[in-house]
Amino acid sequence: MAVQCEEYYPEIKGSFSFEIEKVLFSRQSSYQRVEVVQSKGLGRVLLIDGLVMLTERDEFVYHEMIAHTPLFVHPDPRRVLIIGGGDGGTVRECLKHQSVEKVTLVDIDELVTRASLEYLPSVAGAVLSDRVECRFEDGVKFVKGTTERYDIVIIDSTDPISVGEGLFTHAFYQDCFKVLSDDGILVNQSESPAWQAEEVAKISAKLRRVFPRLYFYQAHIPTYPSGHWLFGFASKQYHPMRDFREAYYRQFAHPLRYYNDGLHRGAFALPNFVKELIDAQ
Ligand code: AG3
Repeated sequence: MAVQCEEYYPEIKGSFSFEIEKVLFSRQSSYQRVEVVQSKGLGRVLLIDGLVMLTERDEFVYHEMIAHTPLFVHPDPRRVLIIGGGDGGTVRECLKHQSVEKVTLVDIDELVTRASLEYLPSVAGAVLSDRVECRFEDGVKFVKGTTERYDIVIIDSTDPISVGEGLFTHAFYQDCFKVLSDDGILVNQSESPAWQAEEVAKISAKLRRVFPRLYFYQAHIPTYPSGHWLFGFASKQYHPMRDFREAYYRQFAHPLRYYNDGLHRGAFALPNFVKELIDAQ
């Protein structure tokens, strides 16, 4: 029988599995187990503690949506802070915007970036750009201590367990608010409304206590639990649809595979059960 890789979803007491050809990299860091496998149908897959972080087949959906949605709203994003995201996929998308002078990537685990550079260069290669500063330290401590200010903060975390947990707290969101400029935008990966409803409700309630404007938008990511994924868009000033930069979008030179202008607007239209989750206090 073919060798299978399996992610168990406790929420539904079931799992997602796929056939693999071989394990390319597998090491335990001080924080977590980092693995890259060659799958038969999804390209290479990055796993952390057995959870699918990205697959070559559909990583473009997540990375385009988490990066371009705020970057096409803020009128002049120059400084971007990414917390987590050591695989570099979010960095790659941010660098497609010429206004972005500097991306600061803060991931607690250097092993994620090393493994990605070696085995997922089309995802991670962008971290080598001279517009990128990589810092391998705790994002929670970084936002607490820094005096730098950012136009965009992107929280590209794992699930709210293990090292990811601190990136889902009220105190962390308060520090993120502090490091944002007066018209800054925070975007975070907000789990699956279908299968992690409680987490979604908690994220929303915590962000709402900190940010004057809070919206959520969704995307279809086939290899994440349920495939129905949510992102938070927490803003000091800008509205995700009213302030969408249509003219800039029309002259944007990079081809994108998921994100487009119609989808930007459509992604903020949410099913009723999701509205209920994010509005519940
Ligand atoms: N961030 C991971 C999203 C959570 C996936 N959860 C899961 N498979 N249970 C992805 C990092 C990509 N830059």
